[in-house]
Amino acid sequence: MDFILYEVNGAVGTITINREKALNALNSQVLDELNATLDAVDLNTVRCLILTGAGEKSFVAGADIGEMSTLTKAEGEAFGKKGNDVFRKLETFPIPVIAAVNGFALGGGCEISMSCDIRICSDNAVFGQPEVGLGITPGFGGTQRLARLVSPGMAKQLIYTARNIKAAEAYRIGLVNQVVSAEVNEAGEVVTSAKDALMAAANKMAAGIAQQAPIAVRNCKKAINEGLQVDMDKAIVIEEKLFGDCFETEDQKAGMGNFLEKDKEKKLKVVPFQNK
Ligand code: DAK
Repeated sequence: MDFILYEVNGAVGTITINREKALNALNSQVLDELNATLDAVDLNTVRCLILTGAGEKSFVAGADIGEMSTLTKAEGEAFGKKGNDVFRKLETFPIPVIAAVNGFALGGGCEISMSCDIRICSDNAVFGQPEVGLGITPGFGGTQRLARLVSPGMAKQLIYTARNIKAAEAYRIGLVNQVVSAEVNEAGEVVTSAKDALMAAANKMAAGIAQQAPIAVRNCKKAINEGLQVDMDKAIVIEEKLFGDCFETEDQKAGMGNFLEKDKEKKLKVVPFQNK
């Protein structure tokens, strides 16, 4: 792999898009490598993923404009499909994916963060969909996911004006769950950089998810994602089925057993994920 780093620490896997010189812009090779990395994640041991960009400045500054500029219609369609397939794989990945947004998240960068379950960002993060300024529409799901995540009106304003927004505004409109700042000491010196503080926060959140019952967490992701696509009557049936699916699993027996046994720590006994 030239452009993707993958590291596993306990039950948390971290994928880093590692093309810092081009601000981690997504070219075909990055998309292929990301796809292969996701396919290789060991779902028996990894319970949460973090997706981030290399360096302090940029998460992903969009699709690679240099590569895109010379595409024919057919090549553009193939590139779009490659991106959409990977983004959808992230969105429907069996375990949760946290985007740790460390700087620019523009165009395809904002879109890939929106394919993740949760976004947390450093306070230097910048989000935007600048595509209309380049003569194209957002092509990796931006028109759809942004409208669902914030509101149709806010999504239309950001997309039509191609205006970038800073971390605080992204938090205010609900695009990100948390904004993380560098830690400074009393003398005003930075003791933990914004990137390190961001990764610590992402790892803490991921570890918190990873210690929950894995089958239940997977089923929650599925229920939320699939339920949002249908009307409430159908959505409730999806939830019912996934709720029922948790019963008779080791997770459910251990989780409820802990409560009934008055286990003071109320910690879920760690059971290996059961492939079903
Ligand atoms: N693509 C390629 N290279 C990029 C890049 C990008 N998106 N963004 C930055 N770089 C490269 C720069 O060219 C520069 O390379 P060198 O000149 O050093 O070789 C290096 O990264 C550093 O960038 P700057 O020198 O520009 O750094 P600054 O700090 O001055 O500015 C910036 C940072 C993020 C404001 C600026 O680089 C910028 O505006 N970048 C472009 C951001 C952007 O417009 N992103 C959206 C791209 S459009 C499709 C599906 C999806 C898409 C399209 C089609 N289909 C379905 C077909 C998606 C489209 C997009 O994402």
